[in-house]
Amino acid sequence: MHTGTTLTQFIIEEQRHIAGATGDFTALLNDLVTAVKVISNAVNKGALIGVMGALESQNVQGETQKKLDVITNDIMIRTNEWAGHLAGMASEEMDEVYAIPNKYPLGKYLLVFDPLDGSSNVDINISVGTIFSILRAPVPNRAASEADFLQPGVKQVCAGYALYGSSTMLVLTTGHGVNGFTLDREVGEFLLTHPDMKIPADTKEFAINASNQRFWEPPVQRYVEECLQGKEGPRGRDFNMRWVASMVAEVHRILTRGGIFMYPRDTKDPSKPGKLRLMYEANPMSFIVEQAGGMASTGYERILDMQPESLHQRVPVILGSKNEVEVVVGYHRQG
Ligand code: P6P
Repeated sequence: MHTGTTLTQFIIEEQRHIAGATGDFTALLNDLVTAVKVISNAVNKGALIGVMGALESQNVQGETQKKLDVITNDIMIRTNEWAGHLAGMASEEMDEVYAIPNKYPLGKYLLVFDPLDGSSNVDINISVGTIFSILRAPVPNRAASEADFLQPGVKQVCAGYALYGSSTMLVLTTGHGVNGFTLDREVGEFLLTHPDMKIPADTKEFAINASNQRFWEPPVQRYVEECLQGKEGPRGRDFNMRWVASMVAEVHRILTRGGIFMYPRDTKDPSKPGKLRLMYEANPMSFIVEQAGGMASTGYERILDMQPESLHQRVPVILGSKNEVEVVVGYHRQG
């Protein structure tokens, strides 16, 4: 019986595209896949193993941490720190760069991640995910500093997400398109189920947290208002709206059927240029979206071109179906 293409086989075949590949990257990805399987198991067991609910602690974002935020962060660290592929790690859940313990060798990659994106949904059993980004260490085999991580998104070697939904999926790109894999729990392997994912250039579905409407900038106000006017309005067609409050679920829907996702700059907290974080949410998702034929912008510039200034920097995010994102970017240009 044909088992289908496993993620392991796919990664090894991908490695053949990479000149001078030594197998290091392949081994790193395999460790990441192991972490995702362990996280999937913890998320799916949920209340059965007492991992629901919040802690007293807050993360660097000032957000209350869920038990699973800390548990999944620890899983990512423990599964990836030992093998000698990394010069350091960074996470939404850790203020500083994570230094690889001295007992382990250092490597040539940097791993940045949000271990459980959308975790506010975990207690209500709505899909959550893990987002990860892999960069090259500027100086291989040397402990990485924060400055080593501050590379524009175009420098990413790989970006991906795991979606812990009705099925557990892993979607990733290494710069040669986007491919989706579904976890077969009986076999314990991810199998290729969504080869060469592409985002339709047009859409009638937008995603935004409409409760922030009064804080949006004028171009976003205009865009959403025109969507709401439907076929009687300037867009000449009706739109649908979705908001899951889990970026991984929103991006996966857009990869599957198109759409536009917006978490724009707003005046709710003028000190924050947006809610989403550049290094471990916006950049990896923008790499994936662009590789699938979509577009990702702050409204004013391409997200992947941004020079990061700090590890937990926030940015406005407008991404998805290319022609729709271009409408919003056009409104920003008009002011
Ligand atoms: P809000 C989850 O906390 C997250 O970082 C993204 O996954 C999601 O798109 C957004 O924030 C939800 O924000 O303000 O709607 O709760």
